[in-house]
Amino acid sequence: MSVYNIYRMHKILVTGGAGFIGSNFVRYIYRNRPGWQIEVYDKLTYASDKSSLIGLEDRVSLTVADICDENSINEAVARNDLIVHFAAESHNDNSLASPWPFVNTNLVGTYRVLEAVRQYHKRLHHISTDEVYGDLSLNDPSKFKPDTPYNPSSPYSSTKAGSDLLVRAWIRSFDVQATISNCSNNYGPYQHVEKLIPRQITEIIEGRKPKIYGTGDNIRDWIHVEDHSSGVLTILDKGKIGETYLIGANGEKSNKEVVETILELMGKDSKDYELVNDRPGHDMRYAIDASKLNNELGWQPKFTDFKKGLQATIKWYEANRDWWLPQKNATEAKYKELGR
Ligand code: NAD
Ligand code: TDX
Repeated sequence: MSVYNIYRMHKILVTGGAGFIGSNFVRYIYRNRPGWQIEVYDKLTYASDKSSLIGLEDRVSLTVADICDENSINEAVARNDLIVHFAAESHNDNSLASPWPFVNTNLVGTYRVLEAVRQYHKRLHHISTDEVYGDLSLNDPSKFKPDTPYNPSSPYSSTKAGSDLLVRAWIRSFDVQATISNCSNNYGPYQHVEKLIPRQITEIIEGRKPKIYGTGDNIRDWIHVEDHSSGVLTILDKGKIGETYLIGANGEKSNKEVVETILELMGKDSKDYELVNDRPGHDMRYAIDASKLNNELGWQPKFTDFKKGLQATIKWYEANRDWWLPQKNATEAKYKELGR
């Protein structure tokens, strides 16, 4: 058994490390754990970009492979001490159009990761989402807690819920040394233009109107991606094996409020958006109660000024057109087919 010790741990495997949150996490570890070697393990799907890892090459390597590939994932797990598992198909709209990649990567892929960490006795942290709990109504004052019953709505969230249950079963039945975190909606740099915030920023840059699904009253609980990374590192350092921690920063906002703020920050009329077709089964509201992580592990978010975080994110997309432009047309073509 490789015993986890923050002072001794030097080799970390980050699945999905060329995606949005994974690449931000790699950057965060690179800065905050100067002694660690980081191996990114990523299939490089449409959602990834290896240029998100530029400048880190001295301590970050990239293995291009699928988590569903038994031999490759076994070998990668065997040569590292610690595995943080971000790799997933992550976009709800895609999961409604084509569920199979979600079942395959999120369920079969997580099974492969679990079997590898079981075989080689490695510490695992599994990354998940608040969407496993389903949704809350707008007038319900409650928030998701670690013991809220699972009630996922979409193919995406149901496969993430299934992956969490696999991890829990492997902990209990096989003594796998794992923790789980369920985080709320992330925003920040390097997020694919299919997601709400980068889509609207880049639509405005391209001279078009933002598009809001349905009425725009749906609420998401926003957290800056760097706060997600610090939450995960806190769990690696101090979390109790077998436990689930919720990561959130009290950032509830309706989609309308988010889009209006983006328009305002970009010097446009805050009402200059379009209402488009709703997402089938669209979850109404998410809200995280992160008190377990706050009280038991002493974690607090730092990026709590949403407007400031959004302003910095807008600046990043304005300055990094080369990063997102290659994906933009294909993304909008997909949305056009859906009337969204
Ligand atoms: P993303 O789509 O930006 O990145 C996913 C990465 O995984 C990509 O680099 C992709 O190439 C890789 N990948 C996909 N299938 C793979 C496979 N079979 N083998 C190897 N690599 C594969 O996603 P994200 O938004 O960065 O989300 C990362 C994780 O965080 C996911 O597990 C997601 O469920 C979870 N999460 C996301 C959010 C959010 O707001 N985006 C919130 C909570 C939790
Ligand atoms: O153009 C849009 N207009 C719009 O109104 C898009 C792309 C989205 N929306 C709405 C749908 C949601 O209510 O905005 C909200 C956020 O949508 P997404 O960015 O697609 O995120 P969401 O479906 O909430 O899921 C995200 O957070 C939880 C991530 O994609 C998941 O991976 C994570 O688990």
